[in-house]
Amino acid sequence: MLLNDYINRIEREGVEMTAKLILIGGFLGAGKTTLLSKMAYIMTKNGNKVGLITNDQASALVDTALLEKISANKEGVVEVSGSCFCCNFPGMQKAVSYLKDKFAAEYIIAEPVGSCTDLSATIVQPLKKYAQDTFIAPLSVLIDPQRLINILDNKIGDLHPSAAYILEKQLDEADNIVINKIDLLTAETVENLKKRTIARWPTTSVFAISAQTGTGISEWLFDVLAEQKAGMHLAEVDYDIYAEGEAVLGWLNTSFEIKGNQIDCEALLRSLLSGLGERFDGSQVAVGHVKAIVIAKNEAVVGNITGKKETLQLRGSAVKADEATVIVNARVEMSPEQLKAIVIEEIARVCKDKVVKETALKCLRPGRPKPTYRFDAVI
Ligand SMILES: Nc1nc2c(ncn2[C@@H]2O[C@H](COP(=O)(O)OP(=O)(O)OP(=O)(O)O)[C@@H](O)[C@H]2O)c(=O)[nH]1
Ligand SMILES: [Mg+2]
Repeated sequence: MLLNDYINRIEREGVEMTAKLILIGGFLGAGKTTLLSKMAYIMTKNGNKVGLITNDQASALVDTALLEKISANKEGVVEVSGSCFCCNFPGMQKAVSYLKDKFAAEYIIAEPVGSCTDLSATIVQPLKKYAQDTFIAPLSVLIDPQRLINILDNKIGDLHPSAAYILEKQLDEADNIVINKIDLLTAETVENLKKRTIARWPTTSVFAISAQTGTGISEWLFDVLAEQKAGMHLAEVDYDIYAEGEAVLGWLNTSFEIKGNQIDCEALLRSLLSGLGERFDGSQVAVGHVKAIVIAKNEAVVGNITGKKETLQLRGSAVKADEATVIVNARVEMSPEQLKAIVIEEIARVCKDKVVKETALKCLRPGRPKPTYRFDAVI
């Protein structure tokens, strides 16, 4: 059944249509923004008003720019930046209130920072207490299949042990574990992975989807919108390990304007991201997620690296233009200073004398998480 058939069915069956908040967690690069885009596209086409919330430690977000491009209405995309949702719960509440009351969103879909965990205790329980006029959907946690296999095999893969700890805690606290990117797997592997996941987390619902192709989204979403219980699991989180897992990543956001003669936006993006991938692989550092977007003539092309250079994926409309905006967000296991030096060198190499204005540049190491609220029991 198609997603809009499910939504129509929910409406027919009379599920109350107050604003519904769907929180989609999951580690860096799991596919959260891809899923938000897909859902927003399908739901908007179905006539529903959809609000989207992005979140980051700093502003100038590729995710916000991408979602604004995809959304029918830019006003429906709100960025909570400067801190994660859990450490800035009032900021998140404000975004939800704006989308519900001013934008009149029927569905609000929020993407927390990929390196955050303990969301059931610090976001879902507080929302249940302080946002009683909003339907809070179960907490869904997206997971990349290879990272899931690593966790099930008790391996950390290319992650720092403390970063792998965060990923595991995200799964422990999920109401729904959503295995993403199944377009890359055989049906047999998907079934096997689902079975192993259910065996490890027997009280958690497990779904398998492809945010990119749309497979499985309807089944998951119908369950999410029909289920009345959210935040039913609290993970035991050691904040020292959690803080270390976040702090091993250097974090960089930059945006700048370029000018030239018929710049090939796709070629420029490919060259920039391949160059960055090569530099990180050469330094043998783990990439959490490196993403960049080039916007020109009202079109956008976006690229992501979620591991080694070979993971590079580009999507969007390629245009040639004399002017463009470029945004780069990098989360890589190295110091912010080293990360900044590499990114600036690569931008200089690829863009040469084309950069006319830098509009943002921030690099940081995420600080210790200090949630606004932390509930120690399910309410
Ligand atoms: N093959 C495949 N790739 C996917 C799918 N979903 C996402 N991706 C790719 O995974 C990469 C990361 O996707 P994003 O949606 O940006 O991931 P994210 O979880 O939002 O990442 P952060 O915002 O950094 O936490 C991109 O290259 C996507 O194209 C999928 O269903 N199948
Ligand atoms: Mg994202």
